Amino acid sequence: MKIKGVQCPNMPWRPRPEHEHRPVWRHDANPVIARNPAPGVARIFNSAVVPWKDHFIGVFRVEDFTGVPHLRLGRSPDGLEWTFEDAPIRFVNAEDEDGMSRYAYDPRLVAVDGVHYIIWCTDFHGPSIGLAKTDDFKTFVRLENAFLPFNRNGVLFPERIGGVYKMLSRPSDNGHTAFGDIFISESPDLIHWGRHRRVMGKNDSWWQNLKIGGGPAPIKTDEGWLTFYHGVTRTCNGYVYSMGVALLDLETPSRVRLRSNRFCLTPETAYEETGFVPNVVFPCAALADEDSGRIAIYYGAADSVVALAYTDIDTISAFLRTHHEDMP
Ligand code: BMA
Repeated sequence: MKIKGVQCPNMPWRPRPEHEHRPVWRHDANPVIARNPAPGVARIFNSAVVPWKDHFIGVFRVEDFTGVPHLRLGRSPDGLEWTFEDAPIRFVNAEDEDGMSRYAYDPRLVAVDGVHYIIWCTDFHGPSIGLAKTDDFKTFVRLENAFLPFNRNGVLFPERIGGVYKMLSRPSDNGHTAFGDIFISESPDLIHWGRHRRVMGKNDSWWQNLKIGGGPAPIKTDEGWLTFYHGVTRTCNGYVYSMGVALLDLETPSRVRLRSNRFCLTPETAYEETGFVPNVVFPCAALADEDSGRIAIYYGAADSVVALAYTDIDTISAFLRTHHEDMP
């Protein structure tokens, strides 16, 4: 399997440690964004990063001392050391009127045809999928909300497929949703969404037997869209969020070509097992590089910090080919 069409030679990277038997390995100085990372900020987690010019830019889920999440911009020379703007991203609508929502969380940040889109969980009489675009990371113009409430985990594909935009999402409820499958929708204009299809659901694997949801924007390969996602199980002490991986068909991404039958990352370290919400790894962004085959995954840990993990295309494709569900 080969990564297609994305270059990121300056991405953060650590080689696979000797004797590492797991398909995804953690950055050696995690978390990359610790608690209280800026004045007045309690937590940053579940956030999205892209390469931008000669550095990296990100849209971050920030919780201040009110506990209400908002989105904020951050910049980094190397993807590891981050500085954050002092104020929330100011969204406007097409008429330059206020486009802020009461809360905003779990952003994804995806470039399609040279325009950057932020997709996040917005307040639309309950959680649903907000969408905004920017050309310069200075002006952020809101588009129509993509879906009716309730919905979370909107993940736009990084290119149009068959001429149309495609977005994964996870219909939900207004609370700590105890169910959920990944669906895909398409749009000719990022306004009208339809032709909804179910991609995949929770299943009998115990780590993903409660609900699943999209993660980073899918990575294009010559064999399909490599898609990291989160899978959730319920224990006597609450939910546990792990990361799985699937390969979606290139032309028809509602078709699952391969899906791992085991997690490739699960809460194991102190910063994943302990925090505001214990036992959560929640991937929201991945950097990938065609030439080297490297992949860096940004994930929120325990709803408290941002951490990084790595894999490469040979390792993750071998894992997927060896440990997948029986595909129909
Ligand atoms: C989900 C979302 C995520 C969060 C997770 C675990 O429903 O709210 O932002 O990381 O729960 O608390």
